[in-house]
Amino acid sequence: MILQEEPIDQTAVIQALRDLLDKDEQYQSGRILGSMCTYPNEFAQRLASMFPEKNLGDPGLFPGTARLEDEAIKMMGEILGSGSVVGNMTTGGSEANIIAMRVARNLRPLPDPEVILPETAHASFFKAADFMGFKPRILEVDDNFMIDLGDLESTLNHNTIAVVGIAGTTALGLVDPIDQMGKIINDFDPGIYFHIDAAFGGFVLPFMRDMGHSFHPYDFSVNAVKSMTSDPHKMGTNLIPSGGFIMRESVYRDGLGFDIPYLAGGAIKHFNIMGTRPGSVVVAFWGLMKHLGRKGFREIVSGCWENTKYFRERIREHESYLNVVVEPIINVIGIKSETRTPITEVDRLLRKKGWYLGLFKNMEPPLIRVVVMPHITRNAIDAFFDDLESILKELHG
Ligand code: 0PR
Repeated sequence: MILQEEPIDQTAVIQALRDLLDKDEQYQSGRILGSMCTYPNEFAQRLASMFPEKNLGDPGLFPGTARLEDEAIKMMGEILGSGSVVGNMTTGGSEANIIAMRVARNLRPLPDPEVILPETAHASFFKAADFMGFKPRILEVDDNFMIDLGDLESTLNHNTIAVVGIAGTTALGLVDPIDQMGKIINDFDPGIYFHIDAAFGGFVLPFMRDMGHSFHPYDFSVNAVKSMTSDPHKMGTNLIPSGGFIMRESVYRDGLGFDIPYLAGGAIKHFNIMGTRPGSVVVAFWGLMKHLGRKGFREIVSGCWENTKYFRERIREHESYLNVVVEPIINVIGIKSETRTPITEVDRLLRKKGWYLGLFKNMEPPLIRVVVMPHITRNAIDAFFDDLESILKELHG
């Protein structure tokens, strides 16, 4: 039995937890190279623990928290090209993407709905297809991981309810040609729902643009774009769980929300999949955004970008064995094998030495992914390359 009869004092429980959690990897070790999450900002942690009871499932009881949620969404909208937005904080990018697909389906209830997705789209869209029964129509990507706009044109049809574009792909951090996709969609039918998944890029691309980098327009500045996903618990450095579903205000229609008439705080409409959901992390995120300002986020991104360039340069030292899959445009680096040794083997040996990267073995080419998050320091990168060098020696002599 795991639960005993008698209480155990708190100090002993904490000690037991420390022992058990000792098995977990720590972001602070710098060895988690393949995660899109990081050690949450400490001010945000403090704020979340100050307001633990807030429940946005019943916002009528917590109108102050509900207002902060609204403002957090609007601040994210401003970063993404429009303050005239509505939406909800979510448990992450998956929930935000699923909500987007539900909105698209309800705006255009067709008997045989189809959603057009780049093949680089995140798994959450396939979950949505499974839940809602729409047919995913996949756009293949070329050697540069770009979709063919002609394919988009020929795939659009009268069953299309939505098209998805990605601003910061999961494996390589790339940006789809969202402005050109928007034009093609508008020419075919401006009523088609165009959703942009910027779960990762939403807190990177805007600040890299401030730093002078240029990208395809990827946000609400493209008028065909109806909604976006952008996640505070990734590069926003907020606590898990926090994602964002952000929709252009003009897309909102009565009847899109799900009626919950009996709540203690009064009848409201739900957009989220969750009922009861944490307000603490929303309060924390509002506070974190105000505290950091645009400048604070830019500094986070700028630090990650410096380390990304350093990491990329160090790969050059091993060019005869490994190379980048494409030149990184944000802090995501895909690495492929240049020899007959499969990259999965390099990954296996790295894991044995305690380095955790993302492994995309079904991609062409198969790759390992590094996400240069704020917890990855120069020292950690140097230690990684020391170990990589010995692994490559072991493999190639
Ligand atoms: N959209 C994109 C483009 C994503 O990359 C992700 C997650 C999502 C949506 C879904 O976000 P949630 O996981 O918040 O629902 N991408 C990360 C990845 O696949 C998720 C992750 C995070 C994986 C931390 C591992 C990890 O340690 O890498």
